[in-house]
Formats: sequence, C-alpha cells, structure tokens
Amino acid sequence: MAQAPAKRMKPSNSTRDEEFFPGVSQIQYKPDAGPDETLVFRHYNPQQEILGRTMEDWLRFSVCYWHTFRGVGSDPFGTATIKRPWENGTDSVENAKRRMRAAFEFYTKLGVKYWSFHDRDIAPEGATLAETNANLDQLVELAAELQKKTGVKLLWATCNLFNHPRYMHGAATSCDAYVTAYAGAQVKKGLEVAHRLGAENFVFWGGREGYNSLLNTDVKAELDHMAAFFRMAVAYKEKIGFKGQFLIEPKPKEPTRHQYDYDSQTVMAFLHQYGLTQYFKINVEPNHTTLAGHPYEHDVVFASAYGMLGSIDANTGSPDLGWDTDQFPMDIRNCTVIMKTVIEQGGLAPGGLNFDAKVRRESTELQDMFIAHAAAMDTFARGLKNAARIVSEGVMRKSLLTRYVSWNSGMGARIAAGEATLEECEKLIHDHGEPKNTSAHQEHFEAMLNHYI
Ligand code: XUL
Ligand code: CO
Repeated sequence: MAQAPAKRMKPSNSTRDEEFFPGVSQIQYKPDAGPDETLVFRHYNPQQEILGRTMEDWLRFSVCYWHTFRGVGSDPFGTATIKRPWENGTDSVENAKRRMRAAFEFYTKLGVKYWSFHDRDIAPEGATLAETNANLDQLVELAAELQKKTGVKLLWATCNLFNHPRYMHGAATSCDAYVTAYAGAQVKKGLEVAHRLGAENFVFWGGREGYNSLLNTDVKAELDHMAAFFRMAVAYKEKIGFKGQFLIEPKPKEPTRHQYDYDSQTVMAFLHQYGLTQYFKINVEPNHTTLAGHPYEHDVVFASAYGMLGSIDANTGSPDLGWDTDQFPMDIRNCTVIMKTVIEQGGLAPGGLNFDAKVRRESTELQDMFIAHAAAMDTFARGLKNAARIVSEGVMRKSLLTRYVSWNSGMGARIAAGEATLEECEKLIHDHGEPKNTSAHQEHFEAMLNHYI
C-alpha cells in the first residue's frame, strides 16, 4: 500500500463544502510506479489511443452506489465492519445528501466518468409511495447539480424490486397482482428519474423473479406477467421520450433458487418468445455467469454473438466458491478475453464497465475504496491493450477460421446457406466415406492467448 500509517485518512467533521477524502488527491497515471504504490494507475491512461479510440472511450468505467456507498461489510454471519465518516447512523434524507456529496468527490478523484444506482440506494423509503418519491426527488435534484458540476454522468439507473418485504414473492412475477402494480408504479418513477438525470441505460435485474419451489409456482403465468410488465415499461419509456437503452441483467440464482433470467441465452430466448428483442440488450455480470456454471466470459461472448451485449457489470467471484462475492476484477486473463469481445463488437457504448463490486469486509479503510477501483481499472486497461494486439494482429482469428474452412465451399457452404438436403448428405457420405479426424488444437489456442498476456 502506498501510504505509511501516519498519512492515513482521518474521518472529517465536515460541513456542506467539506472534503470527505482529504488524504487522497486525484489518482495519477504513473507507469513507473513501484509494486507497493497502489494509489496510482500504471496502465490506465484515459487519453491514450488504442485502435483509434481513447482508453476512456473503450472502457467507460462506472462506480456503483450500492456497494461503494451503501455497503457496510455485513454478511449472513456478521454485522457491519465498515463505518464511513459521512454516515451519521441515520437513514435520513440529510445523511443521504451528505453521502452523495462524498460519492461525487470519490468519482472525481478516481477519474471515472460514470456512476450507477438503484432508486433506493440514493434516498430512503418513506411511509407511502408519495413520501418515498418526494425523498427521491430531493436526491435526484442534488444528483443533477453534482453531475453538472463534476461532468460525471449516469451510466444506468435501476429500481430495487427485491429488498422490501412486499417483493418477497417477486415483483413482476409476484403471485399478488397488487404487488406487481406497486412495482409498476416504482418503475414509472424510476424511468422519470433516469430521464431527468440523462441515464444512458436502464437496468432490470430480477432478483426475486423466479421460484423457490415448483410446487407452488405457475411458471407460465409468471413469465407471461414478466413480459407484460416489460411491455408496460417499454410503453412508458416511449411515452416520456426516455432514450436510454433498456438492459436485462441475467443471474441464475441467489437470492431466488432459480431466477428466470438465468443467463444470456435464456434472456435472449425469453425476449424472442415474447417479441421483445428489439427493446432490450443484456447487462452481463461475469460473477453471475460463473454462478450459472459457465466460464467467466461465456455470457459476454454469447450475448455479443447475437448483437445483444449492452453493458458489463465488471466483477468476479472466487473460482473456488459457488456464490456471488462481487469482488473487483483483478485477473488480467479474464479482462483480456472480455475486452477482445468488446473490441470485436466495436465497443460497449452506450453501455460501459460498471464495477458491481465491493471491497472485502476486512478492507475497512477509505483508501481501500480507491485502491480497489484503481487496480481493477488498471487490470481492464491491461486487458484492453492485450486484446487490441490480439485483434489487430489477427493470428488467433486466423487459427480459428482455419478450423471452419470446410464451411466455405462445397457441401459446407450449401448446408450453411440452407440449400442442401438430407439426401445430398447421404450421397456425399456414401461417395466419400468417413470424415477426416482433425485436431481442435486447444492447447495451441491457450498458448497463443498466453503470448498476449
Ligand atoms: C445483484 C446485482 C444487482 C444488479 C442491479 O447480484 O448484480 O446489483 O446489478 O440490481
Ligand atoms: Co450486477
């Protein structure tokens, strides 16, 4: 760590113009930093051009509000370990405003251009929906002011439709239509807020849209209701002229035993089934992908293959664990393969790389927040540089295309074009016998990837 104990940040007793992170100045690009200088960027150099675009443009980093400004380090076995100096222990609007000022100071010093939030992250719920909305309005006005002052923009907003007890059976897929109507009212306000703050996207993550037992669940009805709910959201988006991209974030389970938005392919099939494909893209979170039993980059690759990769919740789990630990992405190999897909599809905009990640509950100091984000940004910067070489040199692509060369002509081309018949297939095999045994060369591909890392 960069600082000696004497320089560590102290909690400040601050007022309106207070500085919340007095021990940290703007994080600098310092390529020759020593191994223990972790409050710097060694690779992320925002204005550096890679394949004709700046790093900042390719990466579009965003800080999430829920982990970084509402996370307290609690887990199912232990209470809070983290106490931030701007928290006064109340869930008041006044405290929410102070917290938001701290957040924008953090974004600015870190040098990210985007943030993201759930409606309930930024303002407390009131006794009625009207009260809740009034609380939210106060924080939205402050957010608008701080966005203007700092130039930080909203990558995406979302509605928290999973935390309150009313949503215990789900929101769009609740057995109780009144609850679904409540969720509709909440999303209506959420869309207005997103519109007001110029959100570039709006996310739907269905944490409780799923089942815990098939015995008490009408699966078809619930999925029909989910589609109807999305249609209402699309209609209202169009009505108010909100231009942000709608995103669905897949997750296979947790908190629900099975979530309907299981993975990219499941979401794409759902959208296709209900005629909703054109209104949505996918926000892939790799820790959810691995929770679904897939390799880290699987959902990114699948969504991108169908032109449906909209944004990424950049994080990771621990490969030896089976749950969603939301760690900062620090693995250069993983960030390289993700950025390879991002480059191949021409970028992520209007999406970005949103750090849906939290410092460990044992990382309790303010500077840990900066170090975690800066190190993850650096890891993605390295991934970007590696991936740019992979794509521009084209060697891996050439090897891949070689595997499929039989599809370019003859019977392969006829099958692919939908022109061949089963009778023709039979004749070909009778005439030529068994196929040749060809190698997949997996180790060759793995060795090539390692060359770039
Ligand atoms: C939960 C998760 C959410 C979504 C937004 O696992 O990833 O925070 O990103 O609701
Ligand atoms: Co997420």
